[in-house]
Amino acid sequence: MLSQEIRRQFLNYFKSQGHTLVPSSPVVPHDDPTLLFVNAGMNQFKDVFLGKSQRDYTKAASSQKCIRVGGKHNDLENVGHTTRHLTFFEMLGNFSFGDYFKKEAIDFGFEVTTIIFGLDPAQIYATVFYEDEEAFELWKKYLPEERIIRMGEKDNFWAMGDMGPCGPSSELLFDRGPKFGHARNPAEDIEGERFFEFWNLVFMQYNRILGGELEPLPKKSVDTGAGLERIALLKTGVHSLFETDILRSLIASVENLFGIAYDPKSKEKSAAFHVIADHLRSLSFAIADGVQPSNIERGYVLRKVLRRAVRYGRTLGMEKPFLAKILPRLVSLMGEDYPELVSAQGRIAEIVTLEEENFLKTLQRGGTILNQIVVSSKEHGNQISGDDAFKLKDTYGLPLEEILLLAKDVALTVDIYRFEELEKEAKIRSRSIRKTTQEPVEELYTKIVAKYGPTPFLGYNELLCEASVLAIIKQEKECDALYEGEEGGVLLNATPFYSEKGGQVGDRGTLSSEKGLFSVFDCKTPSLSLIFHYGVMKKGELHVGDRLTATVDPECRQKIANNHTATHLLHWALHEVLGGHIRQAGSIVEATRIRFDFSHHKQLSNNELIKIEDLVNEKIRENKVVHVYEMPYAEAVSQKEIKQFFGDKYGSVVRVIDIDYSKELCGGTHTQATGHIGYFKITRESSIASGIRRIEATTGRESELYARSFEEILTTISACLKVQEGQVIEKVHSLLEEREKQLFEIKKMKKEIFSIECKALFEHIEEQNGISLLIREVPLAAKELKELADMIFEKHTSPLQAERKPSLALFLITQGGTLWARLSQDLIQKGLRADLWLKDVAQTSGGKGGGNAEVAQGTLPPGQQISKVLDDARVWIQKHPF
Ligand code: ALA
Repeated sequence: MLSQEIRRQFLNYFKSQGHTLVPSSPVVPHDDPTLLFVNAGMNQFKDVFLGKSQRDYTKAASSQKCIRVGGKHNDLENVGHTTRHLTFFEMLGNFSFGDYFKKEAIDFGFEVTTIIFGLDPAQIYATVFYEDEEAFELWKKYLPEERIIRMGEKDNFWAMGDMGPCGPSSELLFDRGPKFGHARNPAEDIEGERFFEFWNLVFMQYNRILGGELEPLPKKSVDTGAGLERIALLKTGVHSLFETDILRSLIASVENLFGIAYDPKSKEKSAAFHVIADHLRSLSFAIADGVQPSNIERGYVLRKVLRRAVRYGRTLGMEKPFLAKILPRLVSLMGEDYPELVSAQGRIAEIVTLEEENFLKTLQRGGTILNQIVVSSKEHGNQISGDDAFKLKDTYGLPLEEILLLAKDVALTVDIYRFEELEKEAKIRSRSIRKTTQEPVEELYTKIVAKYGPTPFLGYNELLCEASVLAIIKQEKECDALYEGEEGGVLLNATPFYSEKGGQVGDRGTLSSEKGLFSVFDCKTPSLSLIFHYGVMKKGELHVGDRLTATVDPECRQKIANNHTATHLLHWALHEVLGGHIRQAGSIVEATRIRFDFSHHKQLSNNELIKIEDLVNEKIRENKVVHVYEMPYAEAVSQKEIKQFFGDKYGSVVRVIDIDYSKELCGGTHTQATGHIGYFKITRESSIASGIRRIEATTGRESELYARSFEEILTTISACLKVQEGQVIEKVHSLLEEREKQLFEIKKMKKEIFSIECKALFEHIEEQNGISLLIREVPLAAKELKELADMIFEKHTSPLQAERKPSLALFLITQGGTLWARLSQDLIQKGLRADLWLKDVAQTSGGKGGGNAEVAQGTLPPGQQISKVLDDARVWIQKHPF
C-alpha cells in the first residue's frame, strides 16, 4: 500500500542518516495542559527543544498521529468541504536537538523530496521567512531564485501554540499546474490549491512565553513536518486527499454500507463521505489512546466530532449507528503500523456505537419537537424564536449547534440574541437561588475562620480529646451558648472528628462537659480548614470558653473506615476487571453504604460484577495491613502506581494509603487491616450520565443484612408456592409455561370471536359502483380495530374467495368513538385517501384524525350520534365517485 510505503521509506531514509526512529506518541498529551490533542510531530519533544529534558539521541525521525480539532490548529468545520482539510493525519518528521540546523535541514528536505518521494524538482518551490537571508541563500543551491519566495510571519513563522517552542520556517510546495489556478507563485496563491504545500521545515530558535515574548532556546534545533496524505496525493496525481489510498478505501467502505456511490465531483454529496472517513480516524485513534466522549475537555471535543459524523451520516439516510461497521477496514489499513488500533478495536466499536445510539435518541426526541417548531416558524418570518431554541436545548437536550444546523437545513434562522438572553437569565436564576440560601452563612463562616484560623484535626490517631469551645452558631448566627433541646454548630480549638470531605461523611459522637452533653450528628468544613460539629444539646448547656471532652463514636468511625478502605479495593478491582481507563468520578463513603462513580462506556455484565465482588472479598480475606504515610507531592506524582485525581488540588505533602497492590492519595480515615471490612457486597449498578457508571455496595453487618433480606424473600416465595426453596426455580418455570399456554388459548378464542364478528360484518357489505363498502359500528375496543380490519381485508380479498373482490372501503367506529378507515390499493390508485375520508367525517362531528392514504385513525368527542357519523361516511364516499 502506498501510504505504508511512504511512511516506511521516509523513516528508513532518516535511519540511514543516523536518526533514531521514535514511535508516534499517543494523540493525547497527558502531561501538557496547554494542548488538547497532539497536533504536530514535535509535541513529544517539546521539553527536549526547551532544554528541560534530554534524550540519548540528538537526531530523530517519526511518523506522528495528529489530531487538529480545538486549540490553535483547528480544522473541524472545514473538513468535508475542501479537498485538503483533515482532523486526523499522519505527520512525517525529522528532528535535530542542537545537532544539525538550517543547511542540513534544507539538504535533507530536498533530497527526500526528489529522491525518496520522487517529485519532479522542476515543480518544487520553497518559501522562506522574509528576514531569513540564510535560508534564501541555502535554497539557491537547489532552486532558481524565482522559485524561492519570501513570506511573512503568518506563513513562515511556526509556533506550537500560544506558548512553547517556535521559529522561522521554510515550506516546500509543489506546483500542480494551471489546472489548479492561475497564480504565478505561492505568494499569489491565496487558496494554496495550485502551489500545494507538503512539507514544513521549522528552524526552532525561540520559546514563546506568557505575554508573547520570545526567549532564545538553549540550542538551535530543527523540527519538520510533512503530511503523509499530502505526499500520497502528489505521488499519485489525484486531486483530493480523499482520493489517496487509505481515505479512499474508507470511503469505499461507506459506499458499500450505505449503498450510495461516492461522487467526488459533487461538492455537496461528497462532503458526508469525507466527514465520515476522516472523523472515524480521529475517533478511533483518540479512543485507542484513552479518551472517551464526554461533556468535558477532550471528551467533549470527541463528542462533537462523533456527532458531526452522525449528522452527515443522516444526510445519506443513515439513522442507525454505523461507525463500527467501517472500523474493521480502518484497522486492516493502519493496524499493522499502529497496533494500538488492533488491541482497542472492540472498545472503540462499543464506545462509538453507544455514543451514536444516544445521540440519535436525542436527535429524535428534539427532532419531533423541532418539526413542530419548524412548521410554526415558517409562518413567523422564517425564524425559530429564541424561546423555542432555548426550550429545545433546556428541555430536550438538543445542543445549540445542532439546532443551528438543523435550522439551516430547512432554510430557517434562529434568534440567537434572544436565546443568549434566556441562557443568561437561567444562569442568573440558578445563581440567585444559591445566593439566597447560602450567602449570609458563607459570610458568617468567613468571619469565623478569619478570627480563629484552621481547626487542628487529631482524629487520624485519636478518637477522643480535651478541647475548649471557640464559637457557637445557632440559627445561622454566632451566639454565646446553647441550651437543652437547641440545635447548633460548635467550633473547638482542636478535634478528633473527621469533617465531611473527599466523599467520606463527617463523624458522629459527643461533646461532654461538666455542665452538659452535646450530641454530634454531623461534622463539616463550611469554610477553608474550619471544622464544625453540628448537633443538638441533649442535656444541660454549653458556653463559649467551656472545656469539654470530644469523643467520636468508635463503632460508627470503624464502619466508615472499613467502607473507605473497601472503596479503594473496589477502585483497584475495577481496574483489574474492566481496564486501566477507569477513572473515579465521585464517591460517597458512609457508615452503612458505599457509592462509587467512575468513567466507563457501558453497563457492567453480571459476570464482571461477580468478578469484581470476588476480587474484593479475596483481598479482604488476605487481611493485609493498610499502610498510611506521607510524602512530598512531587514525589507522589512521579510514582505512576499511585492513583490520584486529575484536577484535585493537593498540598505540598500528601497522604498515601498503601495496600501493596493499591496505592491512592487520600485524606480519609481507613481501617488498620483489610480483614475488618468483613463481607463486601455490590447492591446495585447503574448509569448516572453518559459514560459514567455507579456502583453501590455494602460491607460487614450491612452486607449480612442484605443477604438475609434475600433469604427472607426466597422463604416467602417458597411458602407461597408450597415447595421447598431448592425447587422454587423449577416451580416458577412450570408456572410460566402454564401461563404461556393459557395466553395462547385466550388468543385463539379471541380470534374465533373475531372471525364470528367478521362473518357478521360481511353480511353488511354493500356494493356500490363496483366497489364494496363496509361502514359499521362494531362492539369492540379501540385497540382491536386494526386486527379486525386486517382480518376483513384478508378475507375479502383472499384468492380463495369464490367471488374475489379486491376493492374494499372500510369505515369502522367503536362505541367509545374511535374511528378506523382503510382502503384497498386499487381505490388509492384511483385517487381516494383514507386519511382525507376519515378526517373530513371526523371534523364534521368535532373530532380529529389522521394517517395515510391507506389507513387512518381518529376519535370523536363524547356524546356524538354514531349513526350520523356513519351516514356522513357513506355520503362522503358517494360524493367521490369512481
Ligand atoms: N511542527 C511543524 C508543523 O507542524 C513542522 O508544521
